[in-house]
Amino acid sequence: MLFYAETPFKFAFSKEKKVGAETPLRAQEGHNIRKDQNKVFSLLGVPFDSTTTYQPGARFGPMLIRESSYNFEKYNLYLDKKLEAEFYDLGDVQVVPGNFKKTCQQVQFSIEEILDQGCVPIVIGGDHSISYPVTRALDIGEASVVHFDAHTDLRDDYAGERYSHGTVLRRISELNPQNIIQIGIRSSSQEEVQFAREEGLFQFTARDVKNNLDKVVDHLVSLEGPLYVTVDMDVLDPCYAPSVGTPAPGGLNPIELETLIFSLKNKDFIGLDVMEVSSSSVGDITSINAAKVLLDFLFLQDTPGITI
Ligand SMILES: [Mn+2]
Repeated sequence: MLFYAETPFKFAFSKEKKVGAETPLRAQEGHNIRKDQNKVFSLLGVPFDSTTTYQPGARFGPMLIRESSYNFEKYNLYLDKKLEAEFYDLGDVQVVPGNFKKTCQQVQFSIEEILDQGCVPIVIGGDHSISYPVTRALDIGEASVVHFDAHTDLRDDYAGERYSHGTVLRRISELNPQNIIQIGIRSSSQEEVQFAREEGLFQFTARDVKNNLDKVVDHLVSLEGPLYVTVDMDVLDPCYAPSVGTPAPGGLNPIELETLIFSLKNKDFIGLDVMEVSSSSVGDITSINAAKVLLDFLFLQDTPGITI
């Protein structure tokens, strides 16, 4: 058992039914959830921030995002619908502070356990390095990766380390997803830009979002097949998300991010993560925005996972 069962409280609106090896939610259907079924989501926290390079504290992200989630309604006014997605907050993965390799293994095993239950993983970090073991557990080669971030995270190494919150998309790219779409970008090394061009990644800068939101929405709407979505909360401007590992001025506002998430309606999601929240107090705006991202995603999920 790789989960901390003693997590004191769960994400708002989480179902209470326990998910255990003896009581699979999906009768051993493995990774293949039928397309005509509503998906069941399992939420995991990963309180790990040992690869953070600037502002530490993402280990508190899972706790404070959960706390912030109780600030929200179970009804979405814009979508005119109640939250009907079935999801279970399983608590936090046991991490090994200072040891990415062991933590990576723990996360990957935990995600595989969730997939064996026929559930779709939702992960709240934790620093962004944790997206790598999540995607490694999934059939990411069949999927497109939608990456919201201020940074490209495409370095081959950071200070000699291959596994870092600054290299995570490079490592994911090596798992050969169908394509990678980066949105909100405004900070990168020249080498990362070169790599993105050579590899044919789709990049929409923060200015692209500001100047032509419809173009980015159209691109997301046009995506077909399975999707994995990874959200670094520093995609928002630091005035909306100051408590992140590496804040970068000139970012998106919450309405732009909401519009982009809503444009992913009816997609076949195989996983979602929300990373880099380093909030350290109740009511912090960063954890509130992160909880909203998760809820907006869940509000889209009460229809069968069929791409129309
Ligand atoms: Mn970032």
